[in-house]
Amino acid sequence: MNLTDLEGYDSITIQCHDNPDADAIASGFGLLCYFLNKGKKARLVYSGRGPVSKSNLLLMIEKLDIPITYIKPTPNQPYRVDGLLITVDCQYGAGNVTGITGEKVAIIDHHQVEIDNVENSLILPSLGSCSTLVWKLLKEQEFDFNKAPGLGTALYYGLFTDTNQMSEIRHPLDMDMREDVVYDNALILLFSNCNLSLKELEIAGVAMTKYTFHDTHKYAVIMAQPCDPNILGVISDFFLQVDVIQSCMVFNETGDGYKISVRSCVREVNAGELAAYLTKGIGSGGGHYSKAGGYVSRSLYEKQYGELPISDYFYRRMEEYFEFFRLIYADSYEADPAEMKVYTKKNLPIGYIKADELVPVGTPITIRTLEGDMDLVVEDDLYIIIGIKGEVYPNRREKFERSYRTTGEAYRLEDCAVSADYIPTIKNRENGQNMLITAYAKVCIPTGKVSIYAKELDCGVKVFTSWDKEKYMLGKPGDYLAARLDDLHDVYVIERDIFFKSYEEKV
Ligand SMILES: [Mn+2]
Repeated sequence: MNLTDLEGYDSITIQCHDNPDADAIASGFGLLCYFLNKGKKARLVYSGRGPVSKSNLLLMIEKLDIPITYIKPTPNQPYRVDGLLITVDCQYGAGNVTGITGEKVAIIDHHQVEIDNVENSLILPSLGSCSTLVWKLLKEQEFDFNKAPGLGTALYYGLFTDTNQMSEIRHPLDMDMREDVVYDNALILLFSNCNLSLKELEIAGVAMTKYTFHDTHKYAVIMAQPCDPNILGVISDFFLQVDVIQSCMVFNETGDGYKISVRSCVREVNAGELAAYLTKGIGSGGGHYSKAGGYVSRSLYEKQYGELPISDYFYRRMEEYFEFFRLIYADSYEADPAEMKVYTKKNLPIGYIKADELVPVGTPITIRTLEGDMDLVVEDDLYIIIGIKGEVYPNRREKFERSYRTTGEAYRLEDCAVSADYIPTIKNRENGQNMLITAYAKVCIPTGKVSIYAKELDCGVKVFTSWDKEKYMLGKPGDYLAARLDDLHDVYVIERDIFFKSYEEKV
């Protein structure tokens, strides 16, 4: 779905979730600007306990001139709108948005999918904010942000507050927006400095005295009373400074679910992955190795866990996480060929770019992928390879020519990679120009025959490979543990679907 699909109506109502936060207001504002610019009769509304009262949101609405209206439908006085109703940062029919009736409904959201019977839906749970999604939709339509003063600042602030001041950012698209959007930093500072009330300060203080600490695995779990989600980040950052605490998670209740914040300072725990683990199937979570956050939907939680108190769920799930994974350190581990089979890698087409055909030698570039950013300086023998997972890595000409033959065909991510969630981009750091890798890459095919030992995993593992001792590779049951034929210490994980796509048993 894109925004042109929604232009068939003259009257458009955009509705934030009840008791909206900055992200809901900003993303609603983005859609409002777009449709007003198209000459539509558009308005932005929200419902809930009462009109917005938080200082930072009042300032945001005032300083950025956001025309947003509070409505209070009741059973006796239901609310009907003409034309199209779009729920933003929430899903029409879900518990956190008051029901109003429109001729046609659309959903634009970044939470876990709860409502799947609305045809015009665009829900991308991997994004850190709904503002990012709206920004992407506006960019696709080449919307002129100069026509909407204040919008850039609103969207930036939406992402800022939904990712704990950008520290829990998880998706490359979030980073793209953060870098692209023009915003007023003085206003962001002003809003941020009016974020907490004295009551919330007290909540943070109380939460810090009520924690559980797990002695064996050195983690803490903290439950806070309902408060601004950014408090959770303050609390988790604070806890991590305690000498015996290596990782921690803080959670609290919000209107329609639970917010979590996760921190880690040891290589054995990737906070982003732990956040995803804690919210799996009932919400969404992610972030970086040391800082992450997430959200659990109350209705999805209750469907799965019924009456179980959320604190019990989190305590149990944390224990599971620490018990579940076996740690493998490549240096001290030796694979046992007796329990493995030999597999040969299929020669599947992948992508490549000769870097100096894109930008001149000496240009600093950043390659952005789902896995993260990589900074390089272009040299005349630099090749950039796009692997079967859509992952990107550098190669030297000598090695490239030895290992691949080129076909001359243009590269298509859909044909050559299993994941197309985010098309990797190359940014020229000298002039800021962004290029989609798919627009320039060509196809190459590996020439050699590579064989490995591999076995299916029957338990979860975290493997510290011999080439990266800082971060682990995660393996789940069903994935494969692989080892080089000539070096049984060189072990690593291959995801199940990739394994079956790219290897065959040697006969
Ligand atoms: Mn949001």
